[in-house]
Amino acid sequence: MKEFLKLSPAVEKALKEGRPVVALESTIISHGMPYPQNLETARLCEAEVRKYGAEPATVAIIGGKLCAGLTDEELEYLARTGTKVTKASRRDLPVLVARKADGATTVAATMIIAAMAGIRVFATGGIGGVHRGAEVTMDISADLEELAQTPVAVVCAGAKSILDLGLTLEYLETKGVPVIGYGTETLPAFYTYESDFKVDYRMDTPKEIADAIAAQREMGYPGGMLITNPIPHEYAMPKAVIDQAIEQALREANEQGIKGKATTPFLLARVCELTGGDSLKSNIRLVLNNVALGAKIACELAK
Ligand code: PSU
Ligand code: MN
Repeated sequence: MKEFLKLSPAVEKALKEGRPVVALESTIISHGMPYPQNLETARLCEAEVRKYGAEPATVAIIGGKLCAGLTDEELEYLARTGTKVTKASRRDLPVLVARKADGATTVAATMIIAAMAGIRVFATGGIGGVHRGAEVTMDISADLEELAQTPVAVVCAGAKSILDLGLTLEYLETKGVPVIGYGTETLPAFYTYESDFKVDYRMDTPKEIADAIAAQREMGYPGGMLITNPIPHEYAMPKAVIDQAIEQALREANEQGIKGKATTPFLLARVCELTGGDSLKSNIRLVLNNVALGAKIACELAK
């Protein structure tokens, strides 16, 4: 395992010294946002983690190495290359490693690499879930299976309604993944701060969350945790506006026969275009908000 894994010197040092480290993903850079906002956001996320005295570990596959902690040149390469970089989830890792190729890691792949490195907290924007119409398409993100088996806590802004929120929660319940609401009883819906669905537990402090993560680790059974953090109210989108854009993007995806791993990037890009870039602004703010919470949790865990 060691020969595949490549930690940046800063990440390696922080882990050795037991200091807080927060993993960040790279599909959000290459497939989740357009250039140059993707690069700016990736840099801001790293800076945000450092503000709290934690070390950022952006994860990607570069030349077949599973990297935790990237150089600024590597961030820029992923941001500029965009969707031409392979979107790498669990199934892609063996092939990319064997081919010494590059990949931008999804939530699932980032969790795998974070766990290998010994990183326990990971912050991002949104996770994949059960897609609308999954009872026919069977489109269920590998992110959910990863949460069931890999010991990393993922901070996100809930699930966006390109997914079926109710079915996503049912799936997580079946798989035994605790869904925590940070300061909220209801599942945040990414661009909006609430939904009609309840989280399993509301927690109001990073310490409470860190204690739950520590308990899960000490018991030693597999699986992660999902921490959902509502978008700050001032950056949320009007529900009617975002719902309409999502409906239209879903219709177009259906008409154009978009399938498999292309679905989520297509929907994100269309929603961004249809809202005249407003959804991207919300997306950037909520990611930074999640990264700050991830850093606070990692700091509590390291105490
Ligand atoms: N949701 C977002 N932005 C993203 C993604 C999801 O708001 O960038 C990315 C994440 O990397 C996530 C992946 O792990 O999409 C899920 O893809 P799929 O639905 O194909 O599993
Ligand atoms: Mn899918």
